[in-house]
Amino acid sequence: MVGLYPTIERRAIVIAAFEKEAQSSPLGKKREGGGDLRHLQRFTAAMAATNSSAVFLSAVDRCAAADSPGKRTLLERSHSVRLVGTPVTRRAAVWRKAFGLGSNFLRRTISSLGFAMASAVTEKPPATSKCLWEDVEMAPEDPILGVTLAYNKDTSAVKLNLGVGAYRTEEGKPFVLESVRKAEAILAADRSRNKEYLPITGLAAFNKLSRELILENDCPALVENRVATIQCLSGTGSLRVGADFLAAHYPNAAIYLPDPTWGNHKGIFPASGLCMKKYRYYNSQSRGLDIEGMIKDLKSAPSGSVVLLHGCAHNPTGVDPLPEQWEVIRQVIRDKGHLPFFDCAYQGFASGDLSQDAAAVRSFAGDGGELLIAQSFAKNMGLYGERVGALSVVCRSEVIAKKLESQVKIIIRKMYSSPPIHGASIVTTVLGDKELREEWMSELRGMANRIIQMRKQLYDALILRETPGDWSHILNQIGMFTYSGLNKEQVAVMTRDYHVYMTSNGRISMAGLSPSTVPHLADAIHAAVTGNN
Ligand code: PLA
Repeated sequence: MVGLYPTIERRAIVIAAFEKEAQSSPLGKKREGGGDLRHLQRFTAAMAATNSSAVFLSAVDRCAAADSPGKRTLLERSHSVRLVGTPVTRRAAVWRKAFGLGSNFLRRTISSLGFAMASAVTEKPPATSKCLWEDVEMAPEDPILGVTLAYNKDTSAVKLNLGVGAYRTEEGKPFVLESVRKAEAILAADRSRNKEYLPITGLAAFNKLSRELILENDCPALVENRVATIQCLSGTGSLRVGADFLAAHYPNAAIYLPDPTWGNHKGIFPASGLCMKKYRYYNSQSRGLDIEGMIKDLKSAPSGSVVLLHGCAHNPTGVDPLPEQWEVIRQVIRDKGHLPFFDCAYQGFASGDLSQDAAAVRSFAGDGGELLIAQSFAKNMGLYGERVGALSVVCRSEVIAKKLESQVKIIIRKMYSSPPIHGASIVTTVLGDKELREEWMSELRGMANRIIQMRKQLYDALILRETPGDWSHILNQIGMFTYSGLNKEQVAVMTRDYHVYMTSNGRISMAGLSPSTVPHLADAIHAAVTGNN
């Protein structure tokens, strides 16, 4: 009971409801101008002085409960009505029915009100009271972000977090890029900057630099001004805004996701109301691309379907189509009139080269057709928690791009109004300054190269241990992750005995590995595979 109507507003509702009920009761009416109304006024004043409407209600209950066993039953009913959160007017109606809200009732209420007010501080909700959310179930942790939570709880000195895709220093510490630190210093020193709201679509300079990064400067779509770019909350936010846009303006198409794909894709698109389907992508036998299966599935999907594509460094498999395979995929998608939606979370992370990692997206943008692009600066600029990203929609004309932008603004205004300013300012400063941009590109190459080196070192360490199996996929896969082929049970052994944390699908974040931790990981894999633990 306590806590259900605790606010002043609620109290006002209670008083108003009682005034109304009392006045409409036959007894109240009959004695209008007489004792009952004066009681009512006193009672209202007393009520206004209490700081808990729950106290008031319990006073009424106690008073009514004393009346007769039959009324007590009714009272219990009114309790259950109350406990599921029924508005107080309904409760009052139950009382009126039970008691007629006559003068005796009101008098008793007033006298017990004093007592109830005195016991207000000590009053506890009845033991039988049911919480509003009692039946809500505990949700499982996120399969990726939950790994970090488990890692944080582990007190072992050798623990290793290879779950979430986040680049760490050789010492396993979070890494802030030097170019980013410099950009932040520039921003902090600039007294002309302020914290006013950004426009709904974000920082215009950021949007321009973002689309120029993923597309080529001389790309016809850019030259012809037919790309609508909107700053969003990192890659996830860009995907979600894009999905909401499609749900509103491309409503009947299903979205086809690669099998497997980044787990959160399966949350984002249905949350926007899109129907989700999958296309074959990974061949677990060959540990490579199932290009035939993929092409077949894209061909048999209804024309006009949305096709989600990982721009590069496919997560979780690390398997990307070769350039000539991309060309076949592009042709099928265009022939079928499908709409490509590129998720570009790792530009620069796959090869260390921004252009090479954008080649697939650029080939689609260059053919004149429509596409959507979700960009993230979480990984390539190390701005994970700053939540910087962009949604770009490549359209057929500038006029249409403008119209789309106006519609996306409506979606965003209702969702989070406008994006945050800090991360986008960092990206704008880094990309907009020749020297900082070059420094960033060299840092990005450094990160990508270390990941590639880690692949080689892990491979060599497993060969050295003569760990059973073919581990060449560790060398061949691309980007942040190795899709190891280790199963759930093996991963559980690695976590239990070696404090190695990774997602249960066997995905290893190579960005969390360093030369000093490779032997430990290799030992863990060896033990899990051979059963020597
Ligand atoms: N798209 C793909 C394919 C991703 O792998 C990720 C991040 C995102 C989008 C979204 O990233 P952002 O919102 O932070 O920009 N995937 C991570 C983190 C790195 C995560 O799951 O949130 C991963 O460990 O898979």
